[in-house]
Amino acid sequence: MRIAEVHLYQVDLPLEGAVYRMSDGAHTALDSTVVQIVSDTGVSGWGETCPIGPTHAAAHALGARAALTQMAPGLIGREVTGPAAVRRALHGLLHGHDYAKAAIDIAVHDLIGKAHGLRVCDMLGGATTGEVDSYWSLTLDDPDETARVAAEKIAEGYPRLQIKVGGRPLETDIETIRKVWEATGCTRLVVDANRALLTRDVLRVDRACADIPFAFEQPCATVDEIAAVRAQLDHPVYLDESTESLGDVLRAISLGVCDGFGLKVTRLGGLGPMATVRDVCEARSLPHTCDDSWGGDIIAAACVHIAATVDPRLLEGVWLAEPFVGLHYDSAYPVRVEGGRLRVPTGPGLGVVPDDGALGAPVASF
Ligand code: 0XW
Ligand code: MG
Repeated sequence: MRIAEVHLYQVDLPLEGAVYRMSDGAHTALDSTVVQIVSDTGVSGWGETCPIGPTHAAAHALGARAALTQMAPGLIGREVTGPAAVRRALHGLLHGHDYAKAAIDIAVHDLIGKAHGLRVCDMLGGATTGEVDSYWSLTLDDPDETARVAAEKIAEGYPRLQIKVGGRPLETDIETIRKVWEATGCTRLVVDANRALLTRDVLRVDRACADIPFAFEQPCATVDEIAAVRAQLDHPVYLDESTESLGDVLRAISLGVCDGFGLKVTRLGGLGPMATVRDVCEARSLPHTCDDSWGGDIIAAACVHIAATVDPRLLEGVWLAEPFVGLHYDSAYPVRVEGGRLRVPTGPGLGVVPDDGALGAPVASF
């Protein structure tokens, strides 16, 4: 099977009236890029990448489309022997830009799965479960409102809550953490600063909330800053933004700087690299999420498939943009959070096929 065509689509994913506010920016709409790879046997594989704005990570929507436009012509005519071979070929077409390569990696997994009647989770090692936990991310808001939403989400069935902090007075962050804890009693709490806290502030939050069981997620900008305060903290620490590659994950583990990870499939370069990180985490008994920064049904399916292959003891859940987005690409088999849980898609490949016309016309075709 060879690659005959590559099509790129641009999709606007508006938030249904909501604002997703983090320490590094507020979002009311996201710009997603979908890749369709068509084989010479007429099978289509779908991939997606959707950075959350241009400042959250070293990734942005225009950059994704530019990188994919650079690489796509080099894929035409290439035999699809397996995802790792395609990934190596991509490194020969463009240095870096793993978040864009991830869309092709996801599409190649989908293509091979659809061509052979295999689910992506089975290609990635085999699902251990038919359903995985999601978690709710409480965006920056007034402390009472955050606590109200937190209680609502626990009542809906979400087993885990992420509280956003940073970029505002520290007293408001501390008040928010305490109010969420008092309103829910949830013992699976994560406090995510998205890199915003100074080491001094992390120590203050740690002390002020000593009685509340939570893990910090990416409290400071860099691994070095986190390493500087790590030994003084009572709360566990997870890394998110600081893990841009398998190498970063290995370094963090060897430094002993964290107790787990918030992982994003596209930041690591796709499902192949994510599966390697999953195995490394398993070897060191480190828990982690299987998320992405944003995206529609294709990213959602990719996250759920890899999550289903993680040792359940180590899976911290799958965050999806789905509850914030009104739009589904696949009206027959949409990926939906229900009662805080996600069912693993059952169809071949990702188990998702965009409806005809759902993505509009391609913005580029090769
Ligand atoms: C909750 N997320 C996975 C979604 C947004 O991209 C932010 C992110 C995180 O944990 O930082
Ligand atoms: Mg995070």
